[in-house]
Amino acid sequence: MKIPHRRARVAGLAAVLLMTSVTAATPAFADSRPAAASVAGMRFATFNASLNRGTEGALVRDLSEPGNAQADAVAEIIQRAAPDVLLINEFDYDAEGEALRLFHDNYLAVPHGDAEAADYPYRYTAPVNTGVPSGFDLNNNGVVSGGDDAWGFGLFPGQYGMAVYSKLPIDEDAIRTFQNFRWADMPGALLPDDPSTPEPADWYSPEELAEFPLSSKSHWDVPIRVSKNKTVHFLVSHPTPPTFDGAEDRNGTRNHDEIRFWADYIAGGKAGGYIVDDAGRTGALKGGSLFVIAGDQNADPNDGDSTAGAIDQLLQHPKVNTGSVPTSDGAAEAAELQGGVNLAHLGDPAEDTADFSEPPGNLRVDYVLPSRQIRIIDSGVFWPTATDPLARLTGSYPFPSSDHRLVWVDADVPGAKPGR
Ligand SMILES: [Ca+2]
Ligand SMILES: [Ca+2]
Ligand SMILES: [Ca+2]
Ligand SMILES: [Ca+2]
Repeated sequence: MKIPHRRARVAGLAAVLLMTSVTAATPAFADSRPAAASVAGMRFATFNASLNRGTEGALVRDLSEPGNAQADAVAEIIQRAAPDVLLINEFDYDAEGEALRLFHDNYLAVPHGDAEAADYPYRYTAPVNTGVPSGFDLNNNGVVSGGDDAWGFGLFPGQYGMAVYSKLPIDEDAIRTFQNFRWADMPGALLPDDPSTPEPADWYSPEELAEFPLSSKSHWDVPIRVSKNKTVHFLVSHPTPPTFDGAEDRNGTRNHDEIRFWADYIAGGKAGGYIVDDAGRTGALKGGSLFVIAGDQNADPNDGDSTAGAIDQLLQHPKVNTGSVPTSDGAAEAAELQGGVNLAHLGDPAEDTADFSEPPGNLRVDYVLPSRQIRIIDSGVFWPTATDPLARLTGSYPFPSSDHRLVWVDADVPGAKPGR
């Protein structure tokens, strides 16, 4: 498959390579180093890479030396897509930031065939709610235990976390995280109702709601420096799948409100006035700010099980540029080859970003959504057709890399320094 080639734009690569340490033993990791990067068209990408494992520490072990086949396939996809700024969903978090570093040093920084090594001197990860035991019976099955009773579904704290890799500096002092923002503090929240009782919105008890975080993983505002005085806010998250629940639709309603969080955040002013970050600072994104929303939103605008209108909160948001939808020939071909429910979908199969067995079939769930001031130069989904040699990287179940595909957008960022 053809991905438009863009020439390297980070100057001083050798100097950058000498500086590889991340601060250890703090909950979050962000490398900030001066760099002579200059930017015209920037490539932003999101990739649910399935770099999650069944037990705590397993990802670090897999990444601690080169040669893990799945991590190699994921890294080669990233190298071929060559984003400047990348969100990875489903990347197990560890408190030392080891997986973040090891995936870079042992996989991204190592060439795969004719796919060139990639250097991401700036990286960020932080704790997530997945796998963190709540101490409550959140799925109301009579016992407190297991992934369903964690604050986000997961078998250990950090499973299905997130990672940001950037070729451009991250303004780490200005990062905001919203891991702990309480769902009940969102005005008009769709708090789920147990339909078997007369009381409204009572699936979760008052004691549970007093602690219940909105975010199933976390929501991060990661400002990327695109020139001396200009930043783009990379707004990343991974809302829960709307499935694996019952008539109360506790996951569908949470998915809807996790997506709504960014809609309110970018709206600013009154709409986002309720927002409080993990450092206790209130308020939404400042008006006029540039942003790119990225992530597996677990919601398709037409098909699947998400709550009505969930992703339209972003796709029809006046501040979001949705003038161009990333597509691939591989997705169109997969829908045809797999048939079944895919043929009954309302959405254009070329826009699908995930290869799901049915239900629900293949869906558009992964998004890169720039703000209105940012022109979209080009976009695509890394989903090669079956006869393309690169189909070995995406494949079919069991997938060599992930059931999701990398989605990229080339963005003309105003105020970014030209010179690429
Ligand atoms: Ca339970
Ligand atoms: Ca009820
Ligand atoms: Ca549901
Ligand atoms: Ca579809």
